[in-house]
Amino acid sequence: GFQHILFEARDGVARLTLNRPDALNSLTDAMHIELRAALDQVQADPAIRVLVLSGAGRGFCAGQDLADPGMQAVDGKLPDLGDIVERNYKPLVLRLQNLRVPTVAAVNGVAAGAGASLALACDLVVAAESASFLQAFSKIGLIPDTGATWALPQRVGMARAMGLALLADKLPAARAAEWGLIWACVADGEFRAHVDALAARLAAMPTKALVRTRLAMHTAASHTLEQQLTLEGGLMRELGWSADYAEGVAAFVEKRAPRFSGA
Ligand code: T3D
Repeated sequence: GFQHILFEARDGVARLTLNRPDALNSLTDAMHIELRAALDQVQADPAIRVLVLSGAGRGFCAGQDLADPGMQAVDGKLPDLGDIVERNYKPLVLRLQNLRVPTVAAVNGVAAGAGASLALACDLVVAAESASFLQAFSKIGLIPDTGATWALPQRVGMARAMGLALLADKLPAARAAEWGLIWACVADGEFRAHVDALAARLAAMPTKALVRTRLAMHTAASHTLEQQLTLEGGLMRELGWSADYAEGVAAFVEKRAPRFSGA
């Protein structure tokens, strides 16, 4: 079992909940170790078809635990934040980006610093109306990390990305959705049911196609059109041989609902 996160998998849906609510689920070394282990479990279990990432209590995640001794100079020895990125944040983002199932960030409350980046590393971000996104980094003399400098300009354009990152003002969920930073903002009272329905819907979809869609979307940023067309061809070839494609086409022709297996 885990101590700093909650993890359960049922009906094809894996739910991973950051569970240090008194510190707004800010991320410690111990949490990172558990996160990696939980994501490895998702990767290894073919029954899991979607991952929902969320936070316990009133926050989603307040980023790096700033109280961690490794974050400050100790006896004149300066901290190596690059080390923390390499050890914890880079592997976390890469695991999420390479996960064999689609990922949903269910942002129940404030997402600050690497907590905001973590949400943006998921395929779909759905936030409760009372939630907010905060690029807190400049307030303490850092840059947006955990992929935020990559994700922000892609999602909201350079002008808004710069404003958010330099000024570190809280962006309410509704405006985040308006700006295209996230997929949807949902009324607090409907949030839980909305996330459950979304997760169930994704869990019944052709998993491999969803994940290759993510891959192609992300690869596009560094590809020419021709490279991208070639990549699409390769992915289409691979999916054309998948069980879910056969089922999808058969169901269409037979005018019935498809039953996708994720294979
Ligand atoms: O080293 C590396 O390379 C690592 C990479 C770092 C990437 C980062 O994530 S850097 C950015 C780190 N995060 C922040 O700077 C955000 C810090 N938190 C805040 O600014 C505020 O807490 C929020 C705006 C997120 C929420 O404000 P509010 O007023 O709703 O709550 P609060 O009272 O500030 O926080 C509640 C408790 O959580 C409080 O503890 P207390 O006083 O009740 O005992 C607070 O200290 C604690 N907390 C919040 N964020 C963190 C935290 N404790 C440790 N680390 C935190 N990041």
